[in-house]
Amino acid sequence: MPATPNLIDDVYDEILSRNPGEPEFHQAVREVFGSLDRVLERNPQYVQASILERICEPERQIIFRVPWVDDANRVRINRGFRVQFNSALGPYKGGLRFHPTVGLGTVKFLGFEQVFKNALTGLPIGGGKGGSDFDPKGRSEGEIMRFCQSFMTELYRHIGEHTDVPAGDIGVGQRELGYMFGQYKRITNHFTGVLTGKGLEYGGSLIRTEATGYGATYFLQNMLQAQGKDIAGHTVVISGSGNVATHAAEKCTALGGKVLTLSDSEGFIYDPEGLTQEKIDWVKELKNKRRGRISEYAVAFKGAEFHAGKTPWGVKCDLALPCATQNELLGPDADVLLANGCVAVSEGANMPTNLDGVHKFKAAGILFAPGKAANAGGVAVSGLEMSQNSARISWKEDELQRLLVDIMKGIHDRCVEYGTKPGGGVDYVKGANIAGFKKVADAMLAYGVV
Ligand code: NDP
Ligand code: 2IT
Repeated sequence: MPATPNLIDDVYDEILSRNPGEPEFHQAVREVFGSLDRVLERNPQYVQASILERICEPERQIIFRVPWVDDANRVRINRGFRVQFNSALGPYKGGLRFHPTVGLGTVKFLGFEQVFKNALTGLPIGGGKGGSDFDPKGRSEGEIMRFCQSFMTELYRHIGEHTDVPAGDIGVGQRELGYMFGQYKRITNHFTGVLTGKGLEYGGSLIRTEATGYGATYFLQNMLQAQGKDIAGHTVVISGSGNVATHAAEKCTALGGKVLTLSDSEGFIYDPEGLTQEKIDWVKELKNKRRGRISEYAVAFKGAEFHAGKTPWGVKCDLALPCATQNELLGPDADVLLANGCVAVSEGANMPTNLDGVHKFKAAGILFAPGKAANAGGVAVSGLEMSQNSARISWKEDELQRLLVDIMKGIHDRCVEYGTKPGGGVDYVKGANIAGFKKVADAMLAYGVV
């Protein structure tokens, strides 16, 4: 048996050569592998059973054509994906992303992260991810509906309440899920919990919409409280202005934080007065109903500024929540945040900080919560939506709120258990990776070679 450090390097090299041209997938694997040397040393059974090699190979990868007709009667073609990564803990579970940058490598990185994230929730859900390179921006309602229907006309045969349960992600919210659920139901004649994040009228769960942003804020609060600090009275910089960002802003504001920024792919807004619930509601309406751009905020609210083509990391803050997309916070951004006195970062997005940035935050010893722990609240409430759908009941809001708080606390505590450093302090990246990996690896061992 080769020495463990060599094994990790060898497996990583093998992954690079087996999965060429997928840098985001390589990055996600490298981040997890960076935490596993001692685990493999102490658990030779994982090495014996080639768990590392197996866990990086998706169980199934589906790629399909999505034809649809635009408003000018032109036939358009997009590519659809569903990567069913790991079902050791339960049915594949994870969102669908509609964005022009989506390719197999993106979906694989997201699916890989999802496997460990879902394990951390403590719920019986495996990991998967899907999506399309379809760009919803500027598309009419009719075009969105026809695209979603065509996408589901192929996807339906690969998913099911006991097999694979997709949900939303970038570019896929309640509107798109409604069109997809309607098409699934029509084709199969089954009303089941095959998608989560549904509308409340047809099987959705209360607080699913809010859960990711709220959860990332609870995680931030848990980390701060473990050091005797709090969100109240502190300045917060948030990127993104979609589902995760607006609900993180809402919860931070409710807990007494002063949220200074939001952003989209065109730039960021800086509001020195801080966001209020009224302003956040305005942003939600801008994004969900009017499908507008965040630059309009600076026109609507006096004193606010729009900075075109820039990310918000240069704004001085105590706390930061990257909530837009992968690799949006780079090494130099981390340097600026640290120089400005930022003490904690909680990742609402998936892998928003690149490896250089993560390294800088860890080296500086600030509180840093990786996405697979911090943004797990969304998929956790999705898991609760599946339970409610199976039982054909709907739980009350206060019960779901309590469960979300409990689940985020549980994830925090698991990170502390596996990530506490010998000299004190917690490496949340290591804690999340080890806790998630061990749970999936032990289930895989129990199944034998499958
Ligand atoms: P939305 O589609 O609601 O919002 C996405 C936001 O991110 C928009 O403001 C968008 O701006 C911005 N954005 C997207 N791509 C880029 C880019 N390449 N550069 C700069 N800004 C960009 O998505 P969500 O809020 O649902 O998702 C945000 C992040 O959170 C993603 O990483 C997602 O994977 C993750 N996540 C989401 C969960 C959920 O429950 N929804 C659960 C867990 C994680 P623009 O409009 O200009 O594109
Ligand atoms: O990245 C994620 O965790 C999500 N997009 C949510 C997945 C889900 O199944 O709710």
